[in-house]
Amino acid sequence: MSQEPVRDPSGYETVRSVDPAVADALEDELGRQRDTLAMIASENHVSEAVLEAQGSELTNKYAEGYPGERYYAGCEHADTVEELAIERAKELWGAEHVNVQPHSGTQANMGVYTAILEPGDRILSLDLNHGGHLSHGHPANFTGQTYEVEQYEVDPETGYLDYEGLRETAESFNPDVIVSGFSAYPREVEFERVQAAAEAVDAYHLADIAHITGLVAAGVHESPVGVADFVTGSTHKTIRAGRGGIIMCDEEHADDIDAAVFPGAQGGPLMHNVAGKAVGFKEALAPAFEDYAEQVVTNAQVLADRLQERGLEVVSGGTDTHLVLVDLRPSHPDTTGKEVEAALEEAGLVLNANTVPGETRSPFNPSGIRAGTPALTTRGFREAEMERVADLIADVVEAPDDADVRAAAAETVDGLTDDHPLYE
Ligand code: DSN
Repeated sequence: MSQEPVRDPSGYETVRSVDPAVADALEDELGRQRDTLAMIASENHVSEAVLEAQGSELTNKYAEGYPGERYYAGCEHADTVEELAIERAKELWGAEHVNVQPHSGTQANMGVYTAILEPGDRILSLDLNHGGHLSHGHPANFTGQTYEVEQYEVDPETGYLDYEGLRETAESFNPDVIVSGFSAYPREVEFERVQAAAEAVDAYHLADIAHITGLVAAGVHESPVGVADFVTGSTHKTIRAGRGGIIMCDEEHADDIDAAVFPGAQGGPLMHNVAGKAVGFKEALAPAFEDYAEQVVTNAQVLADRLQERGLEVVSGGTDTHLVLVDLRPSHPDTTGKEVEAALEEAGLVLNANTVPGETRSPFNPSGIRAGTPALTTRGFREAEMERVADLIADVVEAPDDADVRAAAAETVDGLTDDHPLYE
């Protein structure tokens, strides 16, 4: 019988030596991120430190339970990492209790629903076409299949949330939870007004700040922490802490939330991702993060202003956040979001087609585009670069079928990416 070890312990092999096909794809993805402008509002570029933590040996460790109370041995370093992530999150957002184990923003929402709802209970949330999220009750999602769902909307005239309509719907629907916090809403959310509506009907209030975690942490967006009963978020968007989710609440709900996440909704936590969260949260506690978050919003405002100067309709007339939503119908009634998304991608600008309030097309080929500034701001883009980017978008929207326009835009993108290198 061979005495050879099953695996050569002398060294860890590289992805390239083990799996050239995956190595090629990874290299290509790095090249794609370097050479294009990431403008999907929910994306960002994490630091190399966060990448290292997420690629660490903690991926090998099972750590069901919580620090000091695990179901398996060997969790002392997992405990250290999770405790650091929790303490830093508490400092960033000022929460009494934090659970850093949700695998994603949707899993964080699932944790809260599991803690407070029974199947058949009622959720009141924003319509997906108006900026809501799948995990807030869409029929294709477990939420829409498990709970009874009613939706509120934005005011079709202003594009701002219709808080009065929300309150009236709450009074007639009598929900168990009202969900605020959105995926494609460009304006500051008035969490106190949602909370007042929730209190009026004796419902919980879940504020899902997945998109604006970084803006809230930096104080450039109102915070729902201490206002809403539960605050959920993802950790890879404006906060730049790598893939994952998070739940915050007051101490009174701590045990219910922890039990709902594990064992209620998840098994073993992804400890390598928790390590990424700890590192990203530390980075966000540095004063420079406030400058970053302020610049994210300034950049989005410059983008919105310039797109409007170029004749495009920006939903709500501008933005208070990291994203801009363009309704193509008034200026380009025959052009769809998907056509623009494809033409821009060819030019090296990567954003997404998006539904808009009062959508008249389908979610697969909607009437709008959504553009975000978190990743470009991480690359060092400021006002001047954002004006150029806005012009490129407007040029391509005006002539999505014109190869010369796309080629000219691609040349400008090359210059911008060369001037703002990524992961050198
Ligand atoms: N898919 C994300 C977004 O783009 O908003 C939310 O989960």
